Parts: sequence; structure tokens; C-alpha cells
Amino acid sequence: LGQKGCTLWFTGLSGSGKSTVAVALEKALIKEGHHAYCLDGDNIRHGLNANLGFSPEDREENLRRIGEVAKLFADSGLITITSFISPYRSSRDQIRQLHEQVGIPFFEIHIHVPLGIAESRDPKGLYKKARAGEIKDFTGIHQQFEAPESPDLFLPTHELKLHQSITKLIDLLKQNNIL
Ligand code: GGZ
Repeated sequence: LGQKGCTLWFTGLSGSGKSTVAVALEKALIKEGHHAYCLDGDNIRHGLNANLGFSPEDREENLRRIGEVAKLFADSGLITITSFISPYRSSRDQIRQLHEQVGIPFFEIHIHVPLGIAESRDPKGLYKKARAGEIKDFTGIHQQFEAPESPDLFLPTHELKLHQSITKLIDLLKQNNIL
């Protein structure tokens, strides 16, 4: 490819804007002739990880497998963008290690909104269902989201326009000689 791959690991609450930013970034990179691919619930939780739910054990296994796949994609030269809540610091740290052991750049991107804003956006009505007890194990309601302590990039999506988030991500890739 003549392109150095990496993993951009997005982490944040349901409704924080992970998918919106991930899809827009993938599109912007491809438009500029770069090879990028987004891993998300649609292509992972419905396929490779279709046997996993939302218990802490299943989330850990979900993230472990995605980390392995992202590493392989990045190793092949792709700019790999992963879009999962990934609520556990230990999982994210293990995935960073997995990459760094073999010299593949890994960037943790915290897609942040306060819980109240995520809940008010509620694009799929999941928070409402969680509050009503129709969904259990919901992140932010019944389960913890462990916010990153020192992410490579912090994107408060309630305070940034989409194009500003994309610019910050592109700048991060340039600063690290990926682009
Ligand atoms: C959190 C849930 C749950 C529960 C279903 N908790 O906003 P969405 O809908 O489109 O994205 C959420 C997605 C979370 O899956 P992840 O693979 O990203 O989670 S993790 O990284 O923790 O493994 C949400 C939907 O699945 N969803 N039930 N109980 N989100």
C-alpha cells in the first residue's frame, strides 16, 4: 500500500457520537486516497462476535477479539478505526500493549459527552428502555464507563462541530507521520 497502518481506538458512551465521527473520518481519509476501514457493531457484533452480549465478561471478550482484528488490519497497512463503547480501562490498555509490542501505532480517542447529553440524544431509545428496566447491563445506567485518564485525543462532541473533530484526528495522524 505504501501506507503505514495504525489503529484509532474510539471509546465513549452510547450516543456520544463515535459512529458519526468514525464514518466521517473514514470517508474523509478515503477521499484523500488513503486506505481506511471502520470496525463497528454492524460489522462485528452481528458477525464475528454474534455470540456475545453485554455482561462484563462478554464485553471483555468482544473487545479482546476486536483488538486482535484491529491489530491485523493495521499491520496490513490500513488506518483502522474502531467504534465500540469499550468501557474498561484494562481492556483498552491490553489492546494498546498488543499493538505496541509489534510496533503498530495505537491511538486512544475519547469521544466524550456528559451522560445527560447522551441520554437526551438517545437516538435509538436505548436509554429510555434501560431506565424502564427493559434493557439490563446498560453502560452509564447499570454498568460503569471508565473514562480514559490520558487519551491521545479528547473530543467533546457536544462542544465541537463534526468537521472540527475530523480536523483534530487528521492533525493527530499527521503529527505521528501516519499521513
Ligand atoms: C450498552 C448496548 C447495550 C447495553 C445494546 N449497554 O448506541 P448503540 O447501541 O448503537 O451502541 C451500543 C452498542 C454497544 O456495543 P459495544 O460493542 O460498543 O459495547 S462494548 O464495547 O461495551 O462491548 C448500543 C447497543 O450496542 N447496546 N445493549 N446493555 N450498549
